[in-house]
Amino acid sequence: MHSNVDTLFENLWENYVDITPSAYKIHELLADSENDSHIVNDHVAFRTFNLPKTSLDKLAAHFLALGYEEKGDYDFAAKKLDAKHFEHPDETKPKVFISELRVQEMSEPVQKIIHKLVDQMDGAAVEKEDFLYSGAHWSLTKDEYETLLEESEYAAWLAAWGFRANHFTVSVNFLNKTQELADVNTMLKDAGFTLNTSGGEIKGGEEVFLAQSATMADHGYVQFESESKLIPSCFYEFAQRYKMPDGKYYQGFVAASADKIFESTNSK
Ligand code: OOG
Ligand code: NI
Repeated sequence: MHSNVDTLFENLWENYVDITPSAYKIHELLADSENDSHIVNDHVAFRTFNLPKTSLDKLAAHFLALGYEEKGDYDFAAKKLDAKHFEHPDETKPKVFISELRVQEMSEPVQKIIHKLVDQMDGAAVEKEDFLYSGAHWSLTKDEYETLLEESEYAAWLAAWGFRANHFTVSVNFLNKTQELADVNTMLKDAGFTLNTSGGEIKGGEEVFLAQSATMADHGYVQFESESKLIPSCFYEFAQRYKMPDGKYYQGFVAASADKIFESTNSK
């Protein structure tokens, strides 16, 4: 387990930008370098399989040990995922969104592949300090990847990239250049970035107290057993939060929007 929230996020960031070069360029684009080049991170998201060695709760333990608290849970019926989000009492710390695939709801061939992968993993690995950015603990063939991809893009992504931050999220509320998500989207498109348009460029809005957008994932080479292949890696998300009737900013997630954000790692 990590002893410090900030160093954990620094390590997660290094591991993430390694396969997400767009994130650097987007920082340059959105940060106001004349004043403060710091970008506030709304949340980081993780993906996992709901098997005993890799369950959501095992990943969450890393954050609970650092003082995070469980706040909300979400169900994605079509994608066969459960998710929870976590918040730190210090509101300046990023929120955490962790989802897990309900492996038992996959087809027999897909379940077999996932079990084959997780069986290769040391059961104690999930408790190691660096687990959340440790990547894949198994070897995968290109055929297996493609079988997973046909049924669950999520399963294929996780099998290929393993444990790492799936995305970081710019808090639009704390930008200097603009605090409007629509303006951020325009800046991104003008600079040549491709946005996820599933469910519209902006998912949610003021009526659900959270508006979100995301780039389509960068691509990176993954080493399969006998060859390497360029596949979608990680994306960058942008979140604008609104005040609720009680005057406080909404801190949760919106399942209908999240359902579309998952698709930022689709190939098309
Ligand atoms: C998580 C997608 C959901 C959000 O902010 O609603 C999400 C993922 O793609 O793993 O991050
Ligand atoms: Ni997100």
